[in-house]
Amino acid sequence: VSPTYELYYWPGIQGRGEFIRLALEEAGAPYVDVARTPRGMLTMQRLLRNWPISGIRPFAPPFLRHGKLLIAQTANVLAYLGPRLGLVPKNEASRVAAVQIQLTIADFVTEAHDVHHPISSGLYYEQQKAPAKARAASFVETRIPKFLGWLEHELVRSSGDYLLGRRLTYVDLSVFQLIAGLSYAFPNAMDRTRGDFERLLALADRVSQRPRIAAYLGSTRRVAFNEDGIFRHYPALDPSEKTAAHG
Ligand SMILES: N[C@@H](CCC(=O)N[C@@H](CS)C(=O)NCC(=O)O)C(=O)O
Repeated sequence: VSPTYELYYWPGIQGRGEFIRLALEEAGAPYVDVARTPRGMLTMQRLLRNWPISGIRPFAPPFLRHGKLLIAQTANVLAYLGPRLGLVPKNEASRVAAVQIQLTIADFVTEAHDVHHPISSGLYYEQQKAPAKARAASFVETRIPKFLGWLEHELVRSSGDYLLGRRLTYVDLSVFQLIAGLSYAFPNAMDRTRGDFERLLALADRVSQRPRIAAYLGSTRRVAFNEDGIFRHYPALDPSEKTAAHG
């Protein structure tokens, strides 16, 4: 029997940890969200500073500990978990395709974060509101359509209802999370482009109704979206009318 998975991530937000939580939840895998347990934050901070076992110290959460292995980088963690949780086909072509999609989602997530932190991650949003507004306009106008358009196109080309064919994989769970996050942060912008991403939105909907995911979303294990996370709702960044990306 494999040991329990230990997930390490900031306890107050969905953030990048959520892509991993969703995979563990869908699989019904035994896991501990360590930083959300008593004294768990201390353990995580200590491990980030000085990992006591051999291996590469993580640069940043999320990371996973499984037996003797310590694995960081969201897409890398999912590539490790995928085959173990039955969330990716066994063949190599599917596995590398899943990694490719997940890394592209990671790029998109970084851009979604940079909307509210366009100048520096080391400053508060309140210290970079004007550039954030310009960044938000261009994110909504050009980046959401480009990234979601690419995913929609790959979904249309798929031989089944999921990105990699007839079975759900971890990238489909991540698509759900992307759509949920964008809909929370940019409800007006998402409403305006709904028609362009019909298949993707339908996929996100199907994922949300899977029994284990639905149970998870209704539980206290699911942290609510908030303005400390990656997908933040600031009304100033999501005007009801389309604005010019520059000017
Ligand atoms: N590419 C990494 C990014 C990890 C990352 O940026 N983690 C954030 C939290 S979501 C963090 O704690 N960053 C600290 C820092 O950048 O200084 C991944 O996908 O896991």
